[in-house]
Amino acid sequence: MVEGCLFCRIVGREIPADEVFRTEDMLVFRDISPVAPVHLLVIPLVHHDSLNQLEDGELAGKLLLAAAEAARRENLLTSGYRVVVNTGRDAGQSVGHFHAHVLGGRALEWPPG
Ligand code: DGP
Repeated sequence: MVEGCLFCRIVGREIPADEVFRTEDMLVFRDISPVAPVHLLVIPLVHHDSLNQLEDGELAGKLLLAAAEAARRENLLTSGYRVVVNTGRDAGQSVGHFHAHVLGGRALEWPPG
């Protein structure tokens, strides 16, 4: 746990979140400011600042599979969904704890802004 990290505090249940599921490695919860009918965040329980610090390939794979599992639970497999990992300033990363957005429930535009 990193002092002052919002998502570490959500992992520790110091800050409430609408949890979808939790495993021994990660947590999936609903984004507080959804930009699509389904907007989930997949985070590792152990703090990593961003994708740049995520060196554990097994964990990275588990996070991606958790995104797919989250989409399955939200009935998005047929309609489709997007997994987004904003990394760094130009990508608009606003929380310094790795998170993958899972977006779906409407037709998503491409390219992103
Ligand atoms: P990003 O901009 O890629 O770093 O996305 C961070 C996301 O985190 C953003 O979509 C809003 C979400 N978020 C920020 N604070 C909270 C919070 O306290 N609870 C929840 N559930 N989501 C949060």
